[in-house]
Amino acid sequence: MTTSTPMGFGRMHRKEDARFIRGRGQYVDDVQLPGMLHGAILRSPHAHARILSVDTSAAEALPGVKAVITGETLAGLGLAWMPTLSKDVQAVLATDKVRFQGQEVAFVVAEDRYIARDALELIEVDYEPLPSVIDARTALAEAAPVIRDDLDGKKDNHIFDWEAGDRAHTEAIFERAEVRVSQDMLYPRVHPAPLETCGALADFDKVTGKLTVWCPTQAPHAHRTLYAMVAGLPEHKIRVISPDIGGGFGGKVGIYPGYVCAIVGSIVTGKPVKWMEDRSENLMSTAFARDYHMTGEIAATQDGRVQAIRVKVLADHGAFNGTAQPTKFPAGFFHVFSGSYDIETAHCEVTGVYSNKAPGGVAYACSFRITEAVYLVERLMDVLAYELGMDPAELRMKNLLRADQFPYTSPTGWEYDSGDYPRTLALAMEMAGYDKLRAEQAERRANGDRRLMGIGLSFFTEAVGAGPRKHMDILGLGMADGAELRVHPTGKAVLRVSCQSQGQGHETTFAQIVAEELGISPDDVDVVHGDTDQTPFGLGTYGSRSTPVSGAAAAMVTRKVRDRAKLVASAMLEVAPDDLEWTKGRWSVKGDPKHGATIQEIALASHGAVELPEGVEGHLDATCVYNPPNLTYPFGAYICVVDVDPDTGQVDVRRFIAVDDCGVRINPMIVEGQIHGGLADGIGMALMQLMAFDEDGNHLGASFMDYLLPTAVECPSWELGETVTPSPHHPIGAKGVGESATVGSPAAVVNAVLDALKPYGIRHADMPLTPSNVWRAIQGRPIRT
Ligand code: PCD
Repeated sequence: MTTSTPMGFGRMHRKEDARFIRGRGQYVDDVQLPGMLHGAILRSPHAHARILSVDTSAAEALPGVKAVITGETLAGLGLAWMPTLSKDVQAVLATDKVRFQGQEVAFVVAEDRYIARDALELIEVDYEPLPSVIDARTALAEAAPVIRDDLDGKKDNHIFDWEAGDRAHTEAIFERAEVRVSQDMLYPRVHPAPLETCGALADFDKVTGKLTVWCPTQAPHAHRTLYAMVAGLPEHKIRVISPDIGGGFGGKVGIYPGYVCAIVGSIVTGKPVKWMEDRSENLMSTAFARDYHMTGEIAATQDGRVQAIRVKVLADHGAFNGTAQPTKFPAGFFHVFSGSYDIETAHCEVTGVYSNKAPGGVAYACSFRITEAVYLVERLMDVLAYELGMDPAELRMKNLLRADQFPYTSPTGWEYDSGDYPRTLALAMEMAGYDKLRAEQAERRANGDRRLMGIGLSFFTEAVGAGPRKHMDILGLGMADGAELRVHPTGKAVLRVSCQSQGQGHETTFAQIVAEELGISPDDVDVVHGDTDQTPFGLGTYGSRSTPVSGAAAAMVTRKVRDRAKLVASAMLEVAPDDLEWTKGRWSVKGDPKHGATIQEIALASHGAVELPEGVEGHLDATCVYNPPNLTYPFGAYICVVDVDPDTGQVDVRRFIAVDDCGVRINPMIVEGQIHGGLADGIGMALMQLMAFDEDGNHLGASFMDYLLPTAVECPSWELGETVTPSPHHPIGAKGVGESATVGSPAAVVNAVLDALKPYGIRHADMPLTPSNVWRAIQGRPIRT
């Protein structure tokens, strides 16, 4: 492995690791300001209850307490409710009712964290408990309690109905199909669970009127604009700083009540106020993901040609509809559920409902509900293979889109930019030694081996890089990203971007993009991000959009600088610009390569060493705004091999082969790291993760003792492969990759476990496939031979 610094794309150690491995990163909780106070939140013990009274007097009397803020206080400021990213409203601090366990009720500001927490215990809230809705399938029942009676005239828990595809055509195909298979499945409620929890440090300067907020947000510019719109603060007087972030995974896109409370706390006390949530608060109250009850159906011919897919989804959105996705897409990009296959028609219906659970519905490591879509179609393909008695790899091969079908328009209207799917699946099968694995499995079954071997496949297509401005916005903010590049007189450069790394290594890969386009070393490029006062506007990092959108902006702005450099070089070399040609790092005279100037020489000249022609601005800098023409569509083929112990239900992931195609790879080492992380995520969701509640709405997974994260012990040594199909519309041919593995891997693991259980006649079981769930599925079922 080469780790020396390349001149552009290639393996290179992450620049940011120099500070991370020395413990010199700066996270929100590391920021200390003089006179800083500390906040803590009182949370609801009930899933649903009316608030009869809140008495804060004892808390206020505790020495060291500076302020106690309640829903009433906020109501007085018009801030008790805030808009969500899905055009609903969410309580900042509850006034009328609490609607999920862990909901924010009051905020204490005190001299230190301990006093703030102690004061919470002195606040007396009188609650009248109400019946709650915990299972989404009961949310629309006549007798269900109405959760959102704060909304004018609201008499039920219905949020939206949404559909996509061609219903009539799909019905017609289903009616005459030779084979129809239907399967209910749940994509359970899970949580992004980043290592760093959420928090904010707010500092309102009464003299200048400037508000500075340090907060681990994935979208600093969008937060600034929303604070301006909601609180009426002038936007140029707000600075959002997103310092180092310990993982985001979609959970740090939205604005949480604690952020608003920290801001109000600082305005009220005139001091900086820091609020950091603990692990339980993070798991109980910040955005969850998935929670989709799906009934999928697939229509095919007897010989395994898939003709149509349809699905009905009941989406549990929790107490407030705070799901984060582009405005026109209430179910995110779920309608890519026809997946990677050449299917004539498809139709889906999604109904969103309220429940007494935390709000959110974030795209946890997936571009807006694509994980649910991929899981659905990949599970359905296996269910179909099971019914037809066909090999799941053969069934997939038979139906995958062919290279000559790209650009391909899906039955629900998405234009996949590029792909060569059969090649990618063939490579994964070759790496896995697929035929040998099947032979081993057959032999072990024939020998009555106690340990059950399973082989699972999945093939995914993602749609990342939101998004073309004509189709996508969040609360009216279009999804184009700005970039600024400045080359200093000595040829060193500073790139400013709007996206914000949470661990993905942008300081390295974005420097590599500039380096590739300008022919200088990535070490000579600094990347500035995560500070709204220092960077151009853009919508942030999620949905694997940084490389597709901000990365494209970085390439385009560098090309602008290169064009300026050409004009300067033409003045230096006294030749017409058209007579110059570019080789990495240098403009030289066509046919006379020795006669030229390096980018460093040009940089110095552009700052004064040469007389520039009329109309040529000096200095080497440029800005640009990139509005992507389309999303990018990364894809991949995954194969998972498991052994299941039928006596304990324990699943051992023996091998995992992942072939990813994300177009051109900027830094293959970072890409592999991204894939490793996503695969581990997938094992977590498939085998161990569930946000569980009891029937009263008590949260049963509010610590890492109950909500399990996969560790090296559960993960095999990943076997990675790649194919490269560049994106035709992206300036450097790159597609996003950050979420690919999380999207593609759960289905491969689940398919592998169910393949192992096939001798018992088990066709489907819901995630998480914990030992007890697997064991239970087997009970009472004799092995069929
Ligand atoms: N790359 C390269 N090449 C290619 C692609 C890519 O190199 N072709 C690289 C880049 O540059 C970066 C990375 O890789 O660095 C990634 O990328 P992308 O795909 O573009 O993505 P972004 O945007 O940057 O990011 C985002 C993602 C997401 S979305 C998520 S979830 C996750 C991932 O990312 N998160 C995280 N990963 C990660 N990692 C870490 N470490 N941490 C974190 O937190 Mo969402 O929507 O939010 O749910």
